[in-house]
Amino acid sequence: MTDLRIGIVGVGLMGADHAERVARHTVGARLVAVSDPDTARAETLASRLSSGTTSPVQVIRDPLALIADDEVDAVILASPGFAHAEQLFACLEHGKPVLCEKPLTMDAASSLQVVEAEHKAGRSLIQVGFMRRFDPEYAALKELLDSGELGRTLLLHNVHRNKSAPPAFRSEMIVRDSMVHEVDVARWLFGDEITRITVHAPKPTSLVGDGVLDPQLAVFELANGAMADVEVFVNFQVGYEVRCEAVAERGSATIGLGSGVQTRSGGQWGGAMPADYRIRFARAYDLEVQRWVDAAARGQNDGPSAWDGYAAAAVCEAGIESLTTARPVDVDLADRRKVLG
Ligand code: ISE
Repeated sequence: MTDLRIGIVGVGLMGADHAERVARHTVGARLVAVSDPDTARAETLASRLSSGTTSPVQVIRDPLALIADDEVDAVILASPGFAHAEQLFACLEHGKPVLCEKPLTMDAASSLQVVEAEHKAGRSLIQVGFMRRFDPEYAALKELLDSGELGRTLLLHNVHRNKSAPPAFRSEMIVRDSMVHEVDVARWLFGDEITRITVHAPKPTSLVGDGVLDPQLAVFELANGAMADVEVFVNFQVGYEVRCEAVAERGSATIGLGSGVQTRSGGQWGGAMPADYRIRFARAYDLEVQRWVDAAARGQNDGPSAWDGYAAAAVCEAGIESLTTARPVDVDLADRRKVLG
């Protein structure tokens, strides 16, 4: 078997992390090209990852040229969300498997166009970067809930805190780029669609200012009557913390209580908190990329689909509407699902 030749579009924080992963330890894959508007950044990364190897990593300035390149078999999109739609259409046009970082696109309408274009192309080529599905703790929670051991799952309580976010991280981005993970987690754990979302904006932290609504508190209602809540707080100051408690008929299960060694000393207990998601979810990202590569090599795709990306985009769009009114906003995907047959 020859290696799957991967091109990465966007080598900021997440793209550079994936580049390192593909170049250094993904089995059956080879990093062949990177693209970034900041050419110097792309060149520095490419030359670092080329050194000591026999296959240099090319820098291709134009992302659409990278996608079209015959030397590239599959693409990772780690560009900003606003660039995704055009780049996804290009991947579909060239028949290339693509792992697209969330959000799939910036709104429900363009996400649905992507789903329809993939449907027309007749092949499932798009996987969305909902990496939590690959995290061993989330996977174990899903397995436990699916086993029925605790009875039917009724509720999820989620906490999602980042140490800090860049000043440009506006209120809508907290929904579209951060809360979107809990949207996917709720749909995935319950195996059902979210039909209504309400987003509240409590007293905002004084450490950000400029009208940014942080933290946010949301409630998702699912078609089967179950509910999930989530606190998203992206300027928590302390570290990165993601927790999920599932409440079922005969018990509850919690994940994300602390990574690494927990100590008790000097009247205190606790342990280290990861600084960001690349550390907390390192294993999830490794498994996500490895599974994507393995499936793509078989001509398949078994991760979160374009439909999952569209459903999350539709819920987030409703969430952003709710954020300004604190009123529940309905989400209706049923008719669209029928269109796709
Ligand atoms: C970031 O883009 C991610 O995907 C992280 O998982 C999330 O925790 C963070 O809030 C987002 O900004």
